[in-house]
Amino acid sequence: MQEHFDATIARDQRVEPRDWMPDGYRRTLVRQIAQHAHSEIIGMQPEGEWITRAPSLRRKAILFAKVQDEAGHGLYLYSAAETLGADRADLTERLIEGRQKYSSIFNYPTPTFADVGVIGWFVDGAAICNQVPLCRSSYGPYARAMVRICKEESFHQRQGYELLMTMMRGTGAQRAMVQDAVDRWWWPSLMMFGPPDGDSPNSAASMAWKIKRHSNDELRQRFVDMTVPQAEKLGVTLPDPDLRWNAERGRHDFGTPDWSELKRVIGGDGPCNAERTERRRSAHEEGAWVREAATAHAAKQERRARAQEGAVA
Ligand code: BYC
Repeated sequence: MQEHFDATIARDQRVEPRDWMPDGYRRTLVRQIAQHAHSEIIGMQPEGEWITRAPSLRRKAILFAKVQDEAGHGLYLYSAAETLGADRADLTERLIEGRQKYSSIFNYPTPTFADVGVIGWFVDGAAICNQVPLCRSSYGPYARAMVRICKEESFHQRQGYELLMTMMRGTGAQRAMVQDAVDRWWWPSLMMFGPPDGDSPNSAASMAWKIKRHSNDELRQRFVDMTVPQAEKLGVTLPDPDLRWNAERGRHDFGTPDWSELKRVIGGDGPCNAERTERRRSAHEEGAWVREAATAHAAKQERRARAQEGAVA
């Protein structure tokens, strides 16, 4: 069994739900996929706060659709976790009780509408860098979910950039609002990729199993290289005095994020951690009647189908 699994990984083939897999592989996947699903669901909140306040009907419709897409991503991912034997209700409990993580980035506030644009540009941009390689992840259901998610993320990134382009063509106050949002989101976005490689306990096993295809630092570097020319085109400054092109490496050098901040935010002490978890808890509790009604409806449908089968027989 182990040999067959090892050969599947070595040949770059996919592991599927019914295949034998080592316990550690299953555990790592459930951990990563559940955290990813939680991030999508919690990630609806910072932008969702702007749905009622979007400045035009067009912006409202766009934002609605984007936040709805994020709910969809969460659902694909919870389904992928279920193929590994996880239970979605249990995963939700773990999130609400703070026993499972979600991305640090969603613990920062969104005080202006420019934050919506910068989330699209930076956060969805970082998500694309991180998630495109996950489309080749060794676990079939996760890799397939990522294909669709990435298509939508790339659309989300463009809508963020287009919103910022529009604001940059507007008034001085709008341009200042964009620059302020860029200043606040740049470093937290770099932290989305996780701790530096030397301090990333899960990377070695995840790379050997081909769940992760690139290290945290490599993906962070790709994000910086991709974003710098976009910032120039937009006309904003990225808040890093050490950021410069290194012709020898053919890549940008950049400063070191404040890793103690990442640890604090992951540990529950970010600007909005308590608020995000509490909102998720109340939404879950308020939705109890919907889950009960859906379960009762499904049971009724099943009874009817059985009765019909009986009548035919
Ligand atoms: N935030 O050994 P490491 C989105 C944890 S959704 C919080 O490097 P790994 C979007 C890590 O879990 C974005 N925790 O871990 C949604 C581990 O703790 P545990 C979410 C973090 O797994 C809505 C510990 O630190 N994307 O894009 O090898 C709107 C040590 O780290 C963070 C995904 O989830 C963090 N930033 O690598 C818009 C992508 N970083 O579990 C956009 C899938 C690290 O040992 N996930 N930790 O207790 C991954 O690619 C990997 O899990 C990570 C971390 C690169 C994030």
